[in-house]
Amino acid sequence: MSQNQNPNQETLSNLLQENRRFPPPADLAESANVKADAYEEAANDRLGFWAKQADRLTWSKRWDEVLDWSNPPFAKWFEGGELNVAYNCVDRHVEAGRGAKVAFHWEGEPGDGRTLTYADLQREVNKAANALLELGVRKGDRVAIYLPMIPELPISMLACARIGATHSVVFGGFSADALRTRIDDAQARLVITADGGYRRGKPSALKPTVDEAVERTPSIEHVLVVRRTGAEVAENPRDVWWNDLVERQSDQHTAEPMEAEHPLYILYTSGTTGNPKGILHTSGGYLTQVAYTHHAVFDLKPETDVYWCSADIGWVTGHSYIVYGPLANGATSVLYEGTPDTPHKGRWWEVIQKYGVTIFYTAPTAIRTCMKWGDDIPARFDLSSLRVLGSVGEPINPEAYVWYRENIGAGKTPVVDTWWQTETGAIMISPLPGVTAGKPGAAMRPLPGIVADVVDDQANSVPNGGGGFLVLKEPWPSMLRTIWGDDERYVKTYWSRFDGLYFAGDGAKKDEDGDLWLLGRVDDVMLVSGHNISTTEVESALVSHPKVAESAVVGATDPVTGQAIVAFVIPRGNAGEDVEGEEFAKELRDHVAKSLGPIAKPRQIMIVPELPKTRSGKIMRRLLRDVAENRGIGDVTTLADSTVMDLIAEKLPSAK
Ligand code: 6R9
Repeated sequence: MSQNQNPNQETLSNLLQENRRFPPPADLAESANVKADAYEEAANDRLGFWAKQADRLTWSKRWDEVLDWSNPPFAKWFEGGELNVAYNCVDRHVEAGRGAKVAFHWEGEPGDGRTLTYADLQREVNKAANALLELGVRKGDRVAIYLPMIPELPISMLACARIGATHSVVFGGFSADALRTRIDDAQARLVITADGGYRRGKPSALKPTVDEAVERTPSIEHVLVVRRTGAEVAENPRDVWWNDLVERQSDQHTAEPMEAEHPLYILYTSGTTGNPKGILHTSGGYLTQVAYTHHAVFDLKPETDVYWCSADIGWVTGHSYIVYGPLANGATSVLYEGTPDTPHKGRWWEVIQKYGVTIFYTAPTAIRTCMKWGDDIPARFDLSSLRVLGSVGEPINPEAYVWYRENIGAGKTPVVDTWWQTETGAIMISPLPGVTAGKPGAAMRPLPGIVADVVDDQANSVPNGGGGFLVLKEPWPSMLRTIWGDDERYVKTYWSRFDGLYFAGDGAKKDEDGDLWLLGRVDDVMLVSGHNISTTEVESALVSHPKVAESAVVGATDPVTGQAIVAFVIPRGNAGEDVEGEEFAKELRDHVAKSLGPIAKPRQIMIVPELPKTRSGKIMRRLLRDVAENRGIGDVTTLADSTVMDLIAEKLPSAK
């Protein structure tokens, strides 16, 4: 949608009023890893601050220069420095006498499990690294990884990092076609997969998808297959069983130092248009920022905390906050294979109770789903170990934030709403749990060392109370270095909208205190009678109605107002029978008008059983716009569940 290119349009509206504040608990504030002075320290000497954070890592060779920004927007961080990422995540903890500490409590969906200490992880990673070498994989080669959430996934990533191969993890649910284009784009030599994984109580096959994909990927020499479900698989000459090859390797391997800018991984992000973009992350700066932010934002105390991020590793959140950040910090984490409702809707809370999880990080979509299932489910479990809760992936609606804090966090844990992107590599804007008086729905402030702002069409900083485009004004250590194989697209996509600024593609507003509220992708902003209205605000208003569990809002072409607001609503489980009729729709329309003003009143409300989402839980508004504008439904290949659009079509005759 191009309405945002028009310099005469108003910037995003600032409709939402939210006055609740949640200051940190006194004991957390007292003992917090990072206190308020960090902001000032970083503001006074940003590069000095990041150099200090880089010292959390073990470098084989110290860097000559913290940042080389002589050829923007191509950054080099810690130029001249050398380190091995896998050594930093594993070996150094063993060498420091912490080999017996648990790295992962892995919980398989069927109820099986495995505990991996740092010493176990070291042996496993070494064996896998030796196996990759035996298969001919060398420094600089690309390896595709298409695995379920089993220990072999982080082990494979670390084995690549150890020998300097660049991994490209592809979501275990993507189609053969999606896998093939990603393998081709990166020219991967090897793909690591499994016979299958468990999802919703059933084995779900992976190997056949790989077989189909690699029929047409000439760069692939071998397929390394982990046995997970025991399902029968077709065997091809290029297949190698993990259980044969890796198991017979030596568990000794010496990690070699890599240059700070050595490519660590490529992760594909679909974007709204065009081919998926291969976002490239490198070693030293990336590991520095994921380690620092994991320490600062979650207040991780490695000796006592049990940390759990429920994301899939196939999403950047899993890369940075299941694998690299927590391991660099020597954390003990939970790694869970399955879905939150298998075998019952309390499974997550049962896992938290079982392992005494103290820090939990999940997505708003999951929180809203749990709200829909009802408060009584988490209430059956002992969640008193929790002390910090995190949210990522979308703006968190104030109602979901408060529900999360009250029902999961016993009304006392801070909730950190963390804004970042695949491209930023690590958290950029977030409260600090021991410092910030949180506002429900606000990501608050850029972290120490990060310079962000909200600007208007002309790149002028908007005053407090204003809205506009979120930009990053200075390079940061974990920034993407380019789009794999396409420097031009990198410059065009992120650095061309505003001269010298990184344009994130998100709308945001600054409240009267200067705190930041994220308003969703600017492509999703609606233009109603000349007003730019954010989908997020209208969705939050709908979710604040006691009978609404989830909602998605889109702008549909309207002859009178330009665009009109169309809302899709999932009622709460206990909302009763009367949620179908026109009366309920009117009640919701009035509720929005009352919360945000008459301009934000939806033209139409559609009651639906599900919403179309990507695998990281983001609503695919593009598909809902197709429904709202009575068009055929577009490309659904990145949907988490491709049957959702059929469910919606059954309900709404227009959605065919
Ligand atoms: C980490 C991740 C990035 C986009 C981003 C924004 C949205 C993520 C958010 C948030 C509001 C938050 N987003 N976190 N919006 N508040 N706390 O999600 O990466 O999958 O690349 O998505 O997600 O729109 O631009 P990625």
